[in-house]
Amino acid sequence: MNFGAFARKKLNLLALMVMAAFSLAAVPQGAMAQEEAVQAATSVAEGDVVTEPAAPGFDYYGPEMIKGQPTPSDEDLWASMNFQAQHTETGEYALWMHDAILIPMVFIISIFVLFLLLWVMFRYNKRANTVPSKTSHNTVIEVVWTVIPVLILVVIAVPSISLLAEQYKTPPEDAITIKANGYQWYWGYEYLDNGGFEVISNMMPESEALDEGLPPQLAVDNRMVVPVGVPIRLQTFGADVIHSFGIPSLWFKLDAVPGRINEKMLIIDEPGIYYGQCMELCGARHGYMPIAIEARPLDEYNAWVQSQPGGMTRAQVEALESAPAVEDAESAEDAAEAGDTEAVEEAEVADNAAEAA
Ligand SMILES: [Cu+2]
Repeated sequence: MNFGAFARKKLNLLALMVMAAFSLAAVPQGAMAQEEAVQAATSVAEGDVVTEPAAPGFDYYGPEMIKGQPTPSDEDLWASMNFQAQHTETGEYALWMHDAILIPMVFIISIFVLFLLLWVMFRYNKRANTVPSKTSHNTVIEVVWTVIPVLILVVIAVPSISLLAEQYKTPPEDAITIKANGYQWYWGYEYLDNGGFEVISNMMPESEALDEGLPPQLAVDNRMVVPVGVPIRLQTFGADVIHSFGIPSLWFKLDAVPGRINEKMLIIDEPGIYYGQCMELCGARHGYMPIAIEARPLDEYNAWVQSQPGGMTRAQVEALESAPAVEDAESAEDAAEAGDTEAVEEAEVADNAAEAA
């Protein structure tokens, strides 16, 4: 060990000792500060004038408002095998395409192929057809079995491509931005346009959910409250691994990937509770990070936002943003003025020098 390294080691030790001494001295002060804070809090609570309630009550929806959840098979077998009822325009359109175009086509084609198979098996077997035909090709049939499938694909492509475009529509500039962060293993909802607060959402214990009449393993302690009927810029982000944010009754599933933001426009038709789950295998408790969206009319959404710590309505955020902007403009003017006088002075100095020369 050379002398430099030895000296550094000594210095590090000294620094550690000094830090330890400071932290020891700081402990009683910290305790005192906490005591003062508690005293201040109680004195405010005891006072007559309370500007803001500590925890303003917000009336969350009860189980009667559940609009999107899976149906148990013993309750309704058909519904349990089918898509959930849709509550967005895109979802309704997609479900119509599935029910009115895809399923009838699949059904008709399957029946037709089954009929052809049975016909060949019974009409042209060895016993019924002792002398087989030696036809090797038939131009008319070949054209027909090429053109008809092409036409079928074209018929499907029209609604399919417009649905794709609908699902990728970008939100308008004034859409309300809400970001869903996937964590191992819960969700956090960030309200970026309403003051930037984050709501942490965990699965509700089964007994608690049953007591409240909510579906166990889907019910959560804090729902993602969103406005109804207005465009939402829904963003997803993975804080640790890849999760996926999906709500079947709102017809979307959006991956939450670390290091990138995924985004989609969401417009919910009517107020209600919509359940979903993490839809990407993300680790041990992947099956226990449900999603619950509570869609409320815009005024109720704004009231909820204000009940959150640091929560502000759009109007309040805009008012706050425009206030310091005026101050900035004034200081900029001042700076410009200061700059001008300096320039004038410099010009005078230069003039004087020229005269002297
Ligand atoms: Cu997950």
